[in-house]
Amino acid sequence: MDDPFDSYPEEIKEALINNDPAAAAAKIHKYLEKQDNIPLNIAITGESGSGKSSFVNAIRGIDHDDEKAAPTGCVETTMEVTPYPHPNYPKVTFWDLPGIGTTNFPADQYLNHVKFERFDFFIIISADRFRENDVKLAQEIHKMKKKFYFVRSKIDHNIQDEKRSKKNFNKETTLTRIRDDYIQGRCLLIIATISVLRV
Ligand SMILES: Nc1nc2c(ncn2[C@@H]2O[C@H](COP(=O)(O)OP(=O)(O)OP(=O)(O)O)[C@@H](O)[C@H]2O)c(=O)[nH]1
Ligand SMILES: [Mg+2]
Repeated sequence: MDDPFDSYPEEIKEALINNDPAAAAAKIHKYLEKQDNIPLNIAITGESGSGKSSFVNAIRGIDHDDEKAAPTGCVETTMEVTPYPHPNYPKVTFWDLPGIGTTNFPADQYLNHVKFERFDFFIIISADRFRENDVKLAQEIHKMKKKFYFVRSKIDHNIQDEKRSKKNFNKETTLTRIRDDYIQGRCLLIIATISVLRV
C-alpha cells in the first residue's frame, strides 16, 4: 500500500509517524507559512493590443485611470517589462510585458529582450484569432517545462460583431465556436472580457 504521508516533507512525516500531533501541527503551520513566502512571478504576454495591461488591471481590481493602473491604449503602449503586485498576496507579482511581434519587439528578439526564462508561470492573452506568435510563446514555455494559460480577450467585441452580422445570432453558439476553435488548437483556455473579470 502507498505511504499516505509520502508527499509530506520529512520532518512532518516524522512527527506524524511518531504520533506527535502537536509537533506535526506546529511543523505544518511553519511549512504553510514558508509556502506563503515563496515568490511567484507571473508573466502576462501576447501580441500588442491583445489586452495584456487591461488584464493586469482587471485581475488586480484596478480601474484603467487609477494612478496605480498599468497604462493601456489603442496604440502600442507597454514598452518596459513592469511588475504589479497581487493585491492580496504580496509574494505574487504580475509582470506586464510588451507585445510580441511589433517593429519595437520583433518575435525573434522578444524572448531575450523580456528575459522570458525568469518567470515562473505565464498567461498568454490573445484577441480575435489564435496566431503564430501565440503558438511560439506556448512552445517556448513548454520547452522550459513551465505552465501557461491562454486567455482569449475582447469576447465582447466578437459578440457585438456576430450580433450585427448574423440574422440567427446566438450568444452561446458563438462562445462555443470560439471555445472549440481553441480546443482544436490544443489550448487550455479561459474566455475573458474585462467586464467578466470585474464581476
Ligand atoms: N472591448 C474590450 N476592449 C478591450 C479588452 N481588453 C482590452 N481592451 C482594449 O484594447 C486596447 C488595448 O489594450 P491594452 O491592455 O493596452 O493592450 P496590451 O496588450 O497591453 O497592448 P501593448 O501594451 O501595446 O502590448 C485598449 O483600448 C483596451 O481598453 C476587452 O476584453 N474588451
Ligand atoms: Mg500593455
